[in-house]
Amino acid sequence: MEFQHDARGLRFAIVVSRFNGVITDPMLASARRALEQAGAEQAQVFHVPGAFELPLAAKLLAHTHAWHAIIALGAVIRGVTPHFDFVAAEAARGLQQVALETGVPVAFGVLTTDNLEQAEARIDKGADAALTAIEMARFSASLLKTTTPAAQS
Ligand code: INI
Repeated sequence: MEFQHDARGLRFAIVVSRFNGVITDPMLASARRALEQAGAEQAQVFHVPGAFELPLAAKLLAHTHAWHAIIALGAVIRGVTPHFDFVAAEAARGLQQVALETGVPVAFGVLTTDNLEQAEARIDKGADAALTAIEMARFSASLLKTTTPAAQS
């Protein structure tokens, strides 16, 4: 069965990199539209310099416990940087680590492309990341509601 994206009552933090803003600005708009259409209670935006900074920002946000999920948006473009592989890999690794260590879902909305044209063709990954965040926030909330009868018996 397909998941119904109902974000009513859920709060989201969106952390977005300013680097390659020509890509990340429309990705942010795409993510915000998706959250709004799903009825999210709140979507607060936080900017960081580049994709490399996304994991720390996500970790600081996760530790506030103010958000049901975090959406990380960035664009790492090979043509622009000789250290593409480091920035892309550390963003991915760091964001996954934050999710696993804090238990707060973190959606990975970081494009890694060879050039600007490929990135422009993937702007809707912002909405995809938002929908992933909604689904994982619901998953997490449903588990918290039905916790551990085994532990109580
Ligand atoms: N940051 C990005 O988000 N995308 C890039 O393509 C990129 N390039 O090309 O270098 C990039 N670099 C900046 C990096 O994320 C950090 O902000 C910087 O290294 C300071 O820590």
